[in-house]
Amino acid sequence: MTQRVVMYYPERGDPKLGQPYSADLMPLEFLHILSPALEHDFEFDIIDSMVEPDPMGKLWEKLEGAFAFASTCIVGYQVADGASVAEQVRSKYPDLPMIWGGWFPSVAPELYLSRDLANAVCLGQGEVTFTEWLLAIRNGTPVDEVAGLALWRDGKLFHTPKRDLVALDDLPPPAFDLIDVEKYLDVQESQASTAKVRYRFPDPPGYSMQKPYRAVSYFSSYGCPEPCTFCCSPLVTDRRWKALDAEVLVDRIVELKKIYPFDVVRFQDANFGVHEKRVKRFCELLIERDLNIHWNATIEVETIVRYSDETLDLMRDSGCHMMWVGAEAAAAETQEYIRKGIQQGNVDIAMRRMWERNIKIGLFWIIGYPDETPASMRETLTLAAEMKTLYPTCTSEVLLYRPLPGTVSGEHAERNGYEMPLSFDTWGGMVEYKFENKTYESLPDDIKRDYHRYTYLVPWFDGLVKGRSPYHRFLKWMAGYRLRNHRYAWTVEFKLYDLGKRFMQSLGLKRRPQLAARAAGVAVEGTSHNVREA
Ligand code: B12
Ligand code: SF4
Repeated sequence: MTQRVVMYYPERGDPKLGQPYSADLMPLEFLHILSPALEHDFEFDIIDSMVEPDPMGKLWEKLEGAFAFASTCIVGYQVADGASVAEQVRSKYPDLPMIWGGWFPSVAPELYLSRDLANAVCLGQGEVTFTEWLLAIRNGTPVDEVAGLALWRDGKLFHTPKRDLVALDDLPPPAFDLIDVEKYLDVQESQASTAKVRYRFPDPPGYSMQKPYRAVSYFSSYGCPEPCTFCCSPLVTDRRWKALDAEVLVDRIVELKKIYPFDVVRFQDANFGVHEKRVKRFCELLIERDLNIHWNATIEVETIVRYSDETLDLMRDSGCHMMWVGAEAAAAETQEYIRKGIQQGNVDIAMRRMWERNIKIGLFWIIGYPDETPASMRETLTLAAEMKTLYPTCTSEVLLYRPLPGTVSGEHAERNGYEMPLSFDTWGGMVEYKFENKTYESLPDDIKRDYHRYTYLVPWFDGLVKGRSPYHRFLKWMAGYRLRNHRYAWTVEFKLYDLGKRFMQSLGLKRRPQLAARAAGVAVEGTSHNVREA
């Protein structure tokens, strides 16, 4: 008899905040892990809360007679939603085998196992581990012999043997036919056409709010060879990196496009650009096969600096319209601390090389690393603003450091008195560094102020705040002036605007931003302060 596994994909953002996430994020984790298991006669029901109108209703319906339950999450709201759903599942089906995997459970398996929300947690890469776990349960063989798992034995965490990374070329392609891709494309289209505030990321050439594109996400490599101390990847993947061969990748993209015509593919790899030869061949093949798509992916600053002009030209010619780059810190001593290895001046060089080819960069920075000096944080804010104003159609987003279990800098934070949260809800609320957490040194007040003003001014500078009045135009200009000159004090002109807006709201002449955003179905990625609604 075929056994059916129910897979729940938790909410990516808190629905109460009215921040639907952009629907080019497909439940890739599930599409990858279930693919090899299909060969063993298992069946799967994927319930993705982003596209299901009634995810809980569907969950209860599908759980009747199910063989197992599986879920995944990354730090942020998914943790809270996933755990709350798993608690309900556990109380209704106490004997149902439950497995968790993904980036958060991989670094905090004991949270799930000690509370009986999981019978097993898959650590890192999941395709083979998941299939073997399912087979072990079906065949009644010991789960303890399945490599790559965390289990709970005698009230303690128990690790089965470590699993070697499996080459992606040896795995079957993701099972896109198990989701209704059109549902995702519909959400994208409805969000793009009704949103007053558009996606904050630049559209590929030829697309706009009026002409939204259809995007799918894809995964072409697992892991990352870099040693960054704040990131969980070195811990989870042992700095190993396995990628699909360029020929296989392009063949798969061609096949996917035949089934679901799309305009843009977004690669969700941790570090797409590691291997220049692969990227070059990928671009050549895209051009040869005349696919006529746009693509975006992740890459490192030093990689861009190292790539030849020929490769970068090929990226442009093959439809690359944007790359995601973690610059993380401006100061040399902080770069040394995080071990990212970005040389002074190279962020600008990388930005310029891409800018000249009309490839946008989505740049990310972090401030607030353990023991980071205020001078270093200020340097980051300054360079972030410089990049934003020099390359205005690129993004330059500053995030606040958040300690993750098992990482080098997470342990440093713990030595400084930070306590890793023990509740799923606290992890779920962690889209931002917790200023109020007294056990961890807070950012200095002036840095907090400048950080908040930076994140407030950027959407003005980008023209994301709607309104055409001369005062709006003046504020847009002022935002540019302030960002260019790092003048964050006495933002009287913006205060006056906010006061006026609140006054109008009190008269009922303007909707509150949150409600307006929700009504408009705004798609927000990352944190809510990225977009502003006037
Ligand atoms: C796309 C992405 C996002 C998307 C949303 C992702 C989503 N879940 O909805 C956006 C852009 C919104 C996002 C935001 C953030 N992200 Co993010 N993101 C990614 C990214 C680039 C790809 C994830 C993905 O789709 N992978 C594709 C699948 C196929 O691979 P995978 O996840 O590795 O899955 C494999 C294994 O993990 C395992 N597995 C996964 N699930 C399961 C389940 C079971 C049952 C089993 C057995 C196995 C298993 O098997 C899979 C196949 O081998 C990852 C990096 C990466 N490459 O994974 C970071 C990553 C997941 N993000 C991360 C972070 C920190 C964030 C932010 C907190 C950043 C910030 N400061 O704002 C926010 C939080 C958002 C929130 N929750 O509120 C961290 C996760 C940290 C952690 N330990 O949880 C990562 C790992 C990046 C990093 N190296 O730091 N992110
Ligand atoms: S390059 Fe990115 S994914 Fe790789 S270890 Fe550093 S932060 Fe993590």
